[in-house]
Amino acid sequence: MAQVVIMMGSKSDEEKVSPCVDVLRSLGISYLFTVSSAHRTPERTEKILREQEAAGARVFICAAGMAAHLAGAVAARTTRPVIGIPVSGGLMGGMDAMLATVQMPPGFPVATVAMDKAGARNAAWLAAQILAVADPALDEKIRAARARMQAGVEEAAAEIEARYGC
Ligand code: RP5
Repeated sequence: MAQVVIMMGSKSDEEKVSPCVDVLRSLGISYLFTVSSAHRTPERTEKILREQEAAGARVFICAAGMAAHLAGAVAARTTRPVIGIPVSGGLMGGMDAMLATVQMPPGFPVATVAMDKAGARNAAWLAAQILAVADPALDEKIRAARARMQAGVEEAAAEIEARYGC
């Protein structure tokens, strides 16, 4: 059973979206990572959504570029949280996909993160935090990961201060 389903609109999105998988793996969260397009394969998108929802998927993450309707199309058909990752490459360098993903009508939100790899990572962290509301062990893993990030900043600060002097 996948707790998190990640769909991207094209295989060409893979490099920008796969960091999402790295974060989910690091936290031990089960996932399905696949390709489906809101426009080119609408029936496939609907089938994945229905099957995964019935199997127990809790959060959907959708990544798309250009017209970027995938997250909205999924949000229209589920009450599970939907996170959207805008992918760059369209006419406006990704701002087109950002606006298409974020501007949903009231009642059908898509929690939109930054575009490409940074957004892909945060989509996974946000999905993890949603799951952690009902999973104390996962919440502890997230806190431990944050502690490691904080230690990394302290180490970097010590290194920079030592190298440049004060
Ligand atoms: C979107 O169109 C995809 O998400 C991708 O970002 C973009 C281009 O897709 P390809 O033409 O590379 O398949 O639907």
